[in-house]
Amino acid sequence: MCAAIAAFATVAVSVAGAQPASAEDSASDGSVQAQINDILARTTGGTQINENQIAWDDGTVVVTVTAGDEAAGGSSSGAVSAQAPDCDYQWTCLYEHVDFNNYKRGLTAAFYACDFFYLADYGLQDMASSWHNNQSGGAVSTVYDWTGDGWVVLWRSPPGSDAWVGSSVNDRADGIWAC
Ligand SMILES: [Ca+2]
Repeated sequence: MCAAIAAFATVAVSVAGAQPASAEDSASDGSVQAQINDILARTTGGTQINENQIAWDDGTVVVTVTAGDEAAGGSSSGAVSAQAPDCDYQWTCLYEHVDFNNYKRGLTAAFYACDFFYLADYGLQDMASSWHNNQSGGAVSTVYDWTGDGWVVLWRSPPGSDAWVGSSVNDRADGIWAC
């Protein structure tokens, strides 16, 4: 528990320090808070910890809400800006969109504890499109779909990342064994 709380604190600080401009944009853009309110209304036990993040379970699950960055997707050069995988060390992450949430918009769910998580509990059911497993020790995350009467493995995430899970499993994930 102590380790989990320490990691939680580290995440909050690193995010606040790494993306001050994004946080400011979020503060002036009501859509981020609207999405946070929506997730909080659909889930239980979460606490908003800053302008664009919600934490659960003593900070071992963190969802980040980003509403988009026109500069990232609408540059005059026309270049598409893929985001780099950015899951913190020892965490495993699922992203709502391809390229680790291209254009800096969408939800990111980060998991620290070695446990099974129902994605509906964190507002990310049937949404995952890319992932980054930055855990240590070779821990593999396994992502599942609930079929109505059982769990089916959609994919396994070894240490590393995948910018696109593929059309056959996209937007189907309902659960994750983090390690
Ligand atoms: Ca599903």
